Amino acid sequence: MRTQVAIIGAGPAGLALGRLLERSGIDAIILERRSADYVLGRIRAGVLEQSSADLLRRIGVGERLEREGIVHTGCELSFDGDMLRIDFEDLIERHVVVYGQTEVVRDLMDARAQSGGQIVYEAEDVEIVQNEGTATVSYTKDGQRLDIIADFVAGCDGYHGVSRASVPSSAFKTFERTYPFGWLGVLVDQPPVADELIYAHHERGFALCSMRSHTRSRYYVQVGAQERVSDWSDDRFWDELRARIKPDLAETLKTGASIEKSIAPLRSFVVEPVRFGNLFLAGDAAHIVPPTGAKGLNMALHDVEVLADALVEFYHERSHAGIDAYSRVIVENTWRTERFSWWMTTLLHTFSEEGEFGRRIQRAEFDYLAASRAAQQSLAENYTGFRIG
Ligand code: FAS
Ligand code: PHB
Repeated sequence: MRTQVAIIGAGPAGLALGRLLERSGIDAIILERRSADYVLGRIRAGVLEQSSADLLRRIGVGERLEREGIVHTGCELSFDGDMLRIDFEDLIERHVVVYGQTEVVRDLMDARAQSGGQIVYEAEDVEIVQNEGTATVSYTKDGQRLDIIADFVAGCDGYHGVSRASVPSSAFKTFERTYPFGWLGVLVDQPPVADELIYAHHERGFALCSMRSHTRSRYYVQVGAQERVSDWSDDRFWDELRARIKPDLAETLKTGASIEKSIAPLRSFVVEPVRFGNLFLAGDAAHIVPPTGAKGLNMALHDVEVLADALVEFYHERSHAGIDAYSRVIVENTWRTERFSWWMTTLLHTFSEEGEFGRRIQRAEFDYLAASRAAQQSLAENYTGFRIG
């Protein structure tokens, strides 16, 4: 088989790239290791930056987002029960949209099915071999070993994917920080405890009150890195969440049986560079952020928007400018977003090793935020994905 771009991975990055290229008449084949149902079964991100929502609308997969997405013009921070609303609209006239990653992936999959674009699900043992000017991507489907010859390969296969693993480690540097805790998340079919997201710092640990719709809520509590889901009954989860949010909110919290419960480790991870010949890494294959800044999904969409523009420029104008600048542009945006996600994580989680001095500093940071419009604007810019410079 011959194509222009072989895309590895049918997560938000791979599917959005497929859609962007298709709309510019560039041929691409997407290879996905899992089944479509498996990919759709993952519960991950839930907040879209304004720029991500605009992108999805622009590429013609915004209809359900428009109908079912919930526009939020602000979010709440809570420190030991003291509340602070960050008013994105008043501060910088921007917003975010609450719309689950699962729904974004479903919309992109449906659009590709409608347009007849190719996705090979359950493509096993993907291998990437770069030749002069092209790449050969081999995979096994229904027991048959098949090859794709492509001009370019987009590695959109996440942190554990084959794309980055196919590059000799001498060709890149990695930067990593792992946090001594994880997020225990619960999905429940109950109305959210508040109209907007609440990011809560408490001496017992961080908590987040989020949602997927007006009838489905998503909650997280910070747990030790060693903890297991089996250690946490639903009742223990609800008791812990109540203890970490403002008492009057805790009283109104509607609980119930969890329909999904999982623990996600927290880490910051960056690869430099993200281009290797005709292989381009995008999304979680190139970087991981702790979810405190709600950036993972949004970075993936940002990366492929930059990559698609570069590939369109290559095919339509035979210009290398975009593909040659890709790595620099992505790495710059990645560090800016890593900084913000690390800052939110450091402000809002408890770090037992930091002791009382550390907690006083966190409190002072929160009080400064509450007192400074400029500091709130900075948070709002980073959270809503305001493109700086
Ligand atoms: P993805 O991981 O989504 O997609 C990669 C795809 O490649 C997968 O479908 C995988 O099956 C496929 N693949 C892997 N190896 C392959 C191979 N060898 N061959 C073929 N296909 C292969 N972000 C938030 O903002 N909020 C959250 O609450 C949040 N929770 C998260 C929870 C978890 C457990 C994880 C892992 C991430 C979470 N994130 C969250 C971040 C998340 O949203 C990611 O940033 C986002 O999924 C990145 O999208 P992709 O880069 O497309 O990678
Ligand atoms: C979510 O709804 O899953 C969510 C929202 C905001 C975050 C992380 C996760 O920062």
